[in-house]
Amino acid sequence: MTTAPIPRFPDGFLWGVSTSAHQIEGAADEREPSVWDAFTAEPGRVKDGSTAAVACDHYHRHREDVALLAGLGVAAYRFSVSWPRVRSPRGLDFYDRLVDDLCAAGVRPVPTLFHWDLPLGLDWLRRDTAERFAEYVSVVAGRLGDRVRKWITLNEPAEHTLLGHALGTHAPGRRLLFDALPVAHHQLLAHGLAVRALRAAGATDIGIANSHGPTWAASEDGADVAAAEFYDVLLNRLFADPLLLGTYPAGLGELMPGDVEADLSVIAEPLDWYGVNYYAPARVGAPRDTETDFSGVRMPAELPFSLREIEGRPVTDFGWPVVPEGLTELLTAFRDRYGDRLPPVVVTENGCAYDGLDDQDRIAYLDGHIRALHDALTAGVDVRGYFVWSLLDNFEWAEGYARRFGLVHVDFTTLARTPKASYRWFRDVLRAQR
Ligand code: IFM
Repeated sequence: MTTAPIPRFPDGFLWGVSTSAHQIEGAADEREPSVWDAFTAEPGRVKDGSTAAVACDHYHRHREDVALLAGLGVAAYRFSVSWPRVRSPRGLDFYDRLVDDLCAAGVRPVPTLFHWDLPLGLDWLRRDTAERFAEYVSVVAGRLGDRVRKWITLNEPAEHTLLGHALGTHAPGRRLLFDALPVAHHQLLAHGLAVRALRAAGATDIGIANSHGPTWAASEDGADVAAAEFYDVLLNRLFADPLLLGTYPAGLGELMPGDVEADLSVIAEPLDWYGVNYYAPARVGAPRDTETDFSGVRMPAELPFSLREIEGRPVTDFGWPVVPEGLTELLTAFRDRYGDRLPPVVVTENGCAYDGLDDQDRIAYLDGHIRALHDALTAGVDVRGYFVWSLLDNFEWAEGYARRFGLVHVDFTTLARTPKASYRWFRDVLRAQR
């Protein structure tokens, strides 16, 4: 595929790729168990019946993966630190080696401290999980903080709350619907406590990775507009307002546990930057009285909204619509909503599930989204970085190994890595930006 060159991004713009521990590391017997190990052991939870016990075996092959990063020419690598691994005696040694190898390869390590693999036995419905998290963060920062400059506290607390605790399609598999709200609050509190712990350890470049997307009303009908506004509150404002404004959207603070005002002052610790994971917008309508299956997730009929297809767009293998301009819309809307309370933005995830080594669809997706990101820059949004999800095909949670997001193909029988056409394309994009 030939397209016009990608426009030039500012000097110092941070280009990278992302992964997460549970999705790539494997070596499950060399760490403590997580809620995801328990969940995947339950029949029927993961579509192909697979587990992440081996995954990409990155734990034993990380040198090969660091070489792939160096060959790609990214400036930064976003990975996650597995809390269950850090609880095992030699767990931190692994991240020590990984960070050393990244630094030696000239790739900046950007660890995420929680990407859904909660140690088994801990529970986000409990407030003290936030305190345990801050203790763990202090331990990690004490060990890696001499080489790691840029930190991410949490990945997508919205999905972990919604899928894991409200709908039950992710670990720990609870279907609490709105009774899951304390899980959101305790993760936000954990984030705020982690920011304080990181700062106490000398860190100065701290962000969070939140998933966001524009929410479009299915029609101009008042019921559809109200449902879309409600969904916007749940997906976007429930997580961004407390962090950036120090308040919950109207009506939600009352539903949260504990001394919410005091907690909000912790949650709203100023951030150095704000990470946005963007995949697609949502088209939202008034509730329907049947359950619907939306991109593999069953949406219960009792929810006050329903998700609809976005017609006339190509879709990825996951069924997600490809809407690059949604990224521009999202970022400009965030700038307009939060004004100077919004710190510089980094796109911490963007990518798509497609099969095949000659993955022209992925190239088209990334090309469109990088241009859309440039449009946001041109419109005045202070964007400082862009990370592709993901370096490797990996364990895609409840979808198992059936959804391939990698720039690098992984054969899950031999564990051989093979760069795809998109890897070479992204390498060339990065070369042209130098
Ligand atoms: O694989 C996930 C990742 O763990 C979190 N963000 C979305 C990705 C694709 O579903």
